[in-house]
Amino acid sequence: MEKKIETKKIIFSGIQPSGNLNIGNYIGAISQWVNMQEKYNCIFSVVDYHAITVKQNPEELRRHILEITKIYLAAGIDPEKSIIFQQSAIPAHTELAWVLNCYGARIADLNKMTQFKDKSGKNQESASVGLYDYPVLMAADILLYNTEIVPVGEDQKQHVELARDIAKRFNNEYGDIFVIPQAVIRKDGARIMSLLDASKKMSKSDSNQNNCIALLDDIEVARKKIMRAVTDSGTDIEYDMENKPALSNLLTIYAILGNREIPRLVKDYRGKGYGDFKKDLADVVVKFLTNFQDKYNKISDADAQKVLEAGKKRAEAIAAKKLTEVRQAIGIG
Ligand code: ATP
Ligand code: LTN
Repeated sequence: MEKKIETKKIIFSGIQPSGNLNIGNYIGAISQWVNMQEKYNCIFSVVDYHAITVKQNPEELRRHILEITKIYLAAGIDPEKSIIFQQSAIPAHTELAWVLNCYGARIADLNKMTQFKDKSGKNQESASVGLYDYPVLMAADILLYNTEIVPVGEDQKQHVELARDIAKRFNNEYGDIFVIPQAVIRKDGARIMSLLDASKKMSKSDSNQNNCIALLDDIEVARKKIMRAVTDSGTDIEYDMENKPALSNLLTIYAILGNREIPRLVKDYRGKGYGDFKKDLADVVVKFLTNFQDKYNKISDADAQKVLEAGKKRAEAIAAKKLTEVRQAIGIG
């Protein structure tokens, strides 16, 4: 009997070096990636061309690119198993984005993107074209690698759906060139909210850094941020997203970083107040950060550079093949 060769599915995801990574990025994205490495062929990028859709300071950008790479490694992404690379090191990403701008993406699609509306605010007319076109570059990232699964936080679901639409439209016209990708979003922790305003996503580029716990925050600063986090009115520790969104967010963080179940936590805190709860949560966060930072501090910038260089070589070979197919299909290759 003919033996069927099982090939592993391909995973692609990335994070922008646009600030200090926080526990929202860790919970929503990176923690999922670590668990996927055994089962899938994983590719993780530091998406620097996405970061420049908002103005970056050159020195800080350079530092954040290495910092994110080290964070990937400290979190448990294994460069022997997974490919880790810098997006801008592979020109195929921007080249494919251009082709998709012409053959796939439509103004009507981009006008629906909520991230663009949020980030451009009231000043849409003066927003950069790059910020508007951001989802097309993201589609190129995904489609270059025959990606089947894209593990992201909730806020990126719409962008992955657009990548699917673009791929289908292109395939209809030019044949089966792209694999149709799918977003995978974790059930709890898909959207960690700001510590200061539970109606807003915890975000690394928020102007008030007290909104989040950065993975590299000073331990005592992180403890203070938790103690100052807003809570809802009332006194009981309950999980109720509608009426107690701030507390529910803190419970989610506690459960994930402390490896506990939310219903169990609620039971344990019956009869206790917000003060006790926050003190224990601060201990959980501090323990998590201490452990994480111990690993991070053992990785040098030179280690990170080497990982990026090796990752570039491996990713480049896959990307070049797909770009050649695309160029041939459209009549320029
Ligand atoms: P920025 O504020 O610069 O736009 P960000 O903090 O939103 O950045 P991204 O680089 O856009 O971070 O996101 C990286 C990954 O982290 C994505 O998969 C995104 O969905 C996920 N993510 C970001 N913020 C959160 C959050 N608050 N909760 C869960 N996942 C998140
Ligand atoms: N837009 C994503 C980052 C990103 C990405 C990707 C995620 C760029 N390219 C490809 C998954 C797959 C964000 O998190 N802001």
